[in-house]
Amino acid sequence: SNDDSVVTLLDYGAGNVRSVRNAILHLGFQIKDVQTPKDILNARRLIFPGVGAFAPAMDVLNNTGMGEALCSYIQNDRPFLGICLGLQLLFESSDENGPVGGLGMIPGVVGRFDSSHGFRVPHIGWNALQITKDSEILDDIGNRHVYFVHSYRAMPSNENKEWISSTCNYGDEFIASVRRGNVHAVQFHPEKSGDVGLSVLRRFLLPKSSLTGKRTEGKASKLAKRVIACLDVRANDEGDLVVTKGDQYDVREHADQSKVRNLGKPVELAGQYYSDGADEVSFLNITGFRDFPLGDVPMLQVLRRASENVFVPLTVGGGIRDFTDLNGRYYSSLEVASEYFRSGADKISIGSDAVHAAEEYLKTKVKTGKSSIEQISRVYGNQAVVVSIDPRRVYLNDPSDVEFKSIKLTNPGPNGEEYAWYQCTINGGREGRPIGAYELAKAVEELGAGEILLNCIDCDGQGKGFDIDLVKMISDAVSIPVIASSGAGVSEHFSDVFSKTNASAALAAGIFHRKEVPVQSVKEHLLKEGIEVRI
Ligand code: 1PR
Repeated sequence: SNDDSVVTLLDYGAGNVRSVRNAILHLGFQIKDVQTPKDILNARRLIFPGVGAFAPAMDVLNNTGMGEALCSYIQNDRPFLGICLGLQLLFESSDENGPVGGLGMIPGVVGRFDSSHGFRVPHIGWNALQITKDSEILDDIGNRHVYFVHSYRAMPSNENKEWISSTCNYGDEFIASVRRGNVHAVQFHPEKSGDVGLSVLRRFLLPKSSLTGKRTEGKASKLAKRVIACLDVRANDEGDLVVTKGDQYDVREHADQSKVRNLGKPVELAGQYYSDGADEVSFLNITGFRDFPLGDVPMLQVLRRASENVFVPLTVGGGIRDFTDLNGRYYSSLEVASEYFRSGADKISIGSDAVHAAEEYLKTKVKTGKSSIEQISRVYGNQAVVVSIDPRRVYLNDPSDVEFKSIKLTNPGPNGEEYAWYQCTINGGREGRPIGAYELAKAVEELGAGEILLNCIDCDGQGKGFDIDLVKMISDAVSIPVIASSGAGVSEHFSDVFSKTNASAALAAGIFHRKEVPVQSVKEHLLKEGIEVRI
């Protein structure tokens, strides 16, 4: 095609590129998918959103002849945009399950972030960039933040410096983008970086002659603390999917014949929180534990529609587990997750099934590779697997009363108890299990979870602040990012949790739904307190 509105997309089927598709369509362009190496050579503009792991991606490129076509396309200085793994594959090799050879266009080795200096891996979240040369597509970014999610990175060297257009700091200085002529690649995700990211994509897609504006300076920032809006979704008694919100997980009105509380429509609210500046949006299908999520077509539709207009990361949880339906057909948790990814999720979140997996793992000390966490992280990467923990406080007078890790409480319990352990629950808090939040967090990290969403049933919906003792205990116990959740009532609760614990993000539901505290106010407050945020 010689139509300027068509962009060619190299999707080798290894993961979720729906977000990239949605962003391209949103900008008014059409997508032509690469079927054969020839489609690469004939592209007018090519986007390569690398997903999954380095080695399988290289296998596909080598076995299909697409790698060779890519190299020649790039050598001929044809318009190219690589995203994330699409940047890393341009280098000589990667240590990810390697060393594994890459396309070898750029000198250097892709290595893993070093988590030994307190920098959590994966690197997830928003950073501003150090712009080092005219990069054309980044020219109007300035100091604004873009979204990263990766465990491996390439580093600047004398041999590759002519390629580098921006860098970023996360423990080490790493390459955030490269550019040579018409060839661009970015380590961050423009399709998930809000307006800033859409403008990067637009600048790549538009004819050069139409680009205006001159390069603005940008200075690398620390990783920003994230503010996440969460939508607990379920069918109400009329069968419509609604955003609901519980008090300590009880979502029914106390008056009004105990109806399921209805706080709005999921797609609308997600869109609103995106435009309000939420750094991520999460959907929790809170009855997923008993209904089969793939049978829940409306939920998948909610996701599809929300992801068409929300250009920050979307997480979806609820019901991710192995399942046999009424006709005896078996679905693996990986199939369930894959359907969520195909429908627009960037990450999936596992609650109940993670508790079972962790209990099993702690009992046998064997990683079978069969748990949902292991299966999904192997295919989609650790960064795509969130474990949601629903713990409840169990007060103790003496910490040696239990085999689980307990802590000395800042505020004693109702009968003056000085200690508590945090018991994990499943099925939306309905069943307590013989495992603590601490033990669970460490086990799921080992099994391959990339992030922890840490709720607290006692604090949920109370508006009295996050459980700082709990968040501190868990965020100090693991080296993956921890999202603090449950209890936000005012902006100060966010600065509190960020200044007193090592949480990477804070999530809230009720205050946003009831419009008590808008997302912007939380951000402005954090900024005023000197905490790095994306504005
Ligand atoms: O177990 O894999 O099917 O996943 C079910 C998911 O649904 C879990 O992530 C679990 O946390 C969630 N869930 C189940 N039941 C409820 C309920 O409320 N009855 N919601 C529920 C959990 C917790 C947070 C909430 C924060 C912030 N909601 O997501 O949004 O506590 O609230 P606040 O800011 O208003 O205090 P599976």
